[in-house]
Order: sequence, then structure tokens, then C-alpha cells
Amino acid sequence: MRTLFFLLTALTLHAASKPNVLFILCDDLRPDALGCYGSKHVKTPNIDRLASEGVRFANTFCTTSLCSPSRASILSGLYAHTHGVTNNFTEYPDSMPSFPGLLHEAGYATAYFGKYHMGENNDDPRPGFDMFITHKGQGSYFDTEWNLNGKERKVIKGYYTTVVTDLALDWLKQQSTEKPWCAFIGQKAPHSFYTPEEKYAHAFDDVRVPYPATAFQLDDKPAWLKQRLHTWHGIYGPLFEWRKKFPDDRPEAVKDFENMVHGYWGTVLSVDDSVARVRAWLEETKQLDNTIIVFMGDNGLLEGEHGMVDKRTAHEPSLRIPLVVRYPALGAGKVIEQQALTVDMAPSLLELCAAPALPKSHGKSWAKLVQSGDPAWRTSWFYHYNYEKQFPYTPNVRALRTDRWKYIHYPHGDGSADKHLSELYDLQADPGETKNLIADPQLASTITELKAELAKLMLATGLDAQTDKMPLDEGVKSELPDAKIR
Ligand SMILES: [Ca+2]
Repeated sequence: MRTLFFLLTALTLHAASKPNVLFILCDDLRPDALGCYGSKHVKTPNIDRLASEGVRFANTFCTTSLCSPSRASILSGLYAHTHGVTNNFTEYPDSMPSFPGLLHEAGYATAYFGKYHMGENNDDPRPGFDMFITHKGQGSYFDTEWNLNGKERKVIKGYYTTVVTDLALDWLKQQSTEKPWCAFIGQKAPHSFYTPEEKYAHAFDDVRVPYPATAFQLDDKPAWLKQRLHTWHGIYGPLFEWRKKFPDDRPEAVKDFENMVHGYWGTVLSVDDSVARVRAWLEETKQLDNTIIVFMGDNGLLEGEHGMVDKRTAHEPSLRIPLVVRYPALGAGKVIEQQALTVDMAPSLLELCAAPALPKSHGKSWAKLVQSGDPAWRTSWFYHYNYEKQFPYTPNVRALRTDRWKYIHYPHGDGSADKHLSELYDLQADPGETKNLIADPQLASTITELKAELAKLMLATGLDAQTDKMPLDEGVKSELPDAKIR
């Protein structure tokens, strides 16, 4: 009898110990737009609290700095060339395993609310989710038209960040405490075009925002950076409509840039309010400590650095994403300095949920790294991005980032020699990437080693000179992208 009692208790504990997963995925969020990553101006006490009660990854990166490819890497644990979502117009393949799909098979209730953005014009429910509420394309900060799990399409009045939180809470409140759940809140914020809630529209009026110093230090950089200055992705361009007449390189036109950054920050304040609401609900329902709360961005964002806005390049602001995980089993108040990647998310969450692993993953679970340290953790990784005809402002990019060095080169796309200057930065001495060391003769052997490491890491994911396909680089162009896909 006593044995049976212990057995039943153990089984009950085991069932109860399956954690829930609340995955809050922001869009184009820079770490430094959060208090816990050092923002002087943007107050995010609720996100900061997740960090102080959990784990803050200080050095997390996307492997492709573009919405859809990066989102697919988060779900699949794979680089873009393997999951196949190499641009913003490709659907996540139905047959491709994903961590929410595997959690669903393992008995989780699964749901997605908000911006999904794989398959530009498809707002239908996707396989692997019991509930799926999204919209076409980017959605709108106000009055988005939602597809409610394939049953109904309707405009819900109000601010996106509030509405998506309402939708998620409605579903969460219907879930049984007997069955674990995995829910995504896909925030639109702070993606362009940055429109804060009215109450936050003037939150930063007193903060002056100059162009970063690096915008004026382009002489040792490849020439395409200067060519980009006046385009859609340069600081003298339209700035996501914050500048009405462009290009404008007059010093006083920095006011448009400042207004743009204020707008971006303003949208983040509403995300912090959303985090407060879901956290309060988890606390009320006594699920807070049995829920893995992930707060993450999908890709980085340039905000004037090197004269650029938006993303795609291999420079630090384009690569860096915030990652905060609150789950008591991982410990509290920890800061992880090692380099973590988007492709680590799926294997990590599957391990923490004791679910079957992905059949294939380019990432690695950081559970051990966080809990007890992992001497075998990576010290280098590679980044890649393919030139887009729709956004002709960034060349093909292949780059290596080690704990100390970053090497970037720009293949032409037809196997011929590179036509753009490469870049080399000593990130320890120069974290802002102000001095391109590629021509330093004393570093010739270092460059040789870095090239070899890049080739080795790429080969480990199946990429070599023959298999690494990419479009032909047609150069930086001045025309604006199609209005429908901006
Ligand atoms: Ca994005």
C-alpha cells in the first residue's frame, strides 16, 4: 500500500512538473531598448523583473538577421538554408519539425497569438497548434484584422500589443491545470513603422538622440555602406516615414532620426505592460513558477550605427537580440556571458520540458550551461544572409563571430572573387566595430585561421563552395521597396 502511495505521488509530481512555456517573441527588438540590458531611457520594470528572477543571456545572436528566417530558426533549431525559409515570403514547411509541434505531440496544449510572419499573405492556422490567431503580413499597430483560428476574420479595435495580450489571456484562462501548455505571444512591437500608444507618444520628448559616431567613420569600411546612406536602409533615407522629404543629409535633419527612435522606444513601453499582465495572471493562478517564460527578440536592429537603419548585416546591432528566461529550475539572477543563438532555443526548451529531441538541430541546449556551466560551449559560430532583390541595400553576407573576433565577407553570388572589401573587428578591444582591421598585415595569419574556422562551421551545416547557393549581388540601389512589403 505504502509502495503504491509513493508510486502515485511520484507520478503526480512528474505530471505536475511538466512546465508550461510562455514564449513572448518581440519583433526587431534591440537589447539596449530594455532596462535590464542597460537602457538609460526606456523603463521596462516588468521585463527587468523577469531577468532579475531568472536568467539574462548577455550575448545572444540571430543566425540570419531577418524576420522570417530567424523565426523559423527559433522554431526548428536549424539554419535558414536547412529549414528553407531564406526570405520573408516563404512558409515554414509543414513537414519541418518544430519545438511547439514536438511539445504538442508530447501532450501539450499549444497556441500562437500575434505576428507569425512566415508566409506573407497567409493568416490560416498552422499545423501543430490547437489555437492559432494571426493576421496577414505585418499587421497594424491599430485595428488589425485577425484570423481567429480559421473560424472568423475580423478587425479588433485597439492597440496591437493590448489586443494580442487579451487574445492570449482569453485562451490561457480556458486551459486545464492538468495539461501543460505552450503559448506564444508574437508581438508586432517594436517593428517599423513605429507607432506608440497615445499615452507613450511623448514619453521621450526630452531625450536628444544624435546619429551615432560610427555613422561618420566609414572610410575604412566597404564602399556599400556609404552607398546605403541615402537609401531605405540608411540614416539619410525615409526612416520608415519619420522623414517625409528624403534623402536629407543636413545636420538638422537628425530630428527625424530622433523622432524615429522615440517612436521605437515608445512601442516597447506597451510590451512591458503586456508582460506585467500575463505575469500577474500566472501569479494569480499559481502557475508562475511552473512556467518557463521566454522573452526574446527575433533579430537585431541597426539604429544609425555605421550609417544604417534596419537589419540584415553582420554588424553587432543587427545580430544582437535580447533573451531573458524565467524558470526557477534554472536559478535566479544569473547572467550568461557565453554566445547563445536563435538555433539553441528549440533544443533548450525541449530538454527543459523533457520532450523528445528534434531529429536534427544546428543549435545546442543551454540547460546545462545555465544550471552548472558547460566547458564545451561554443566559442565561435557563423552568420549568413542572402541578398534580396526586394531590398537591394545589403550584399550577400558570410561571417564568423568568435568570442574575440568578427570576420565578415561578401560573396558575389556566382563563385567569383568578392567585389566588396571584407571586414575584421577585434570585439574585445573595439566592441563598437569602429576600426576595420582587414588590411592589417600583422593579422594576416589570424585572418587565415578565421577563414578556416568559418569554412569548418559552414561545412558542419552542409555548406561548401558548391552547396552554398545565393543570389547574384546586383548592388545597392536607391529605389524604395514595394509599399506592400515595407
Ligand atoms: Ca523581425
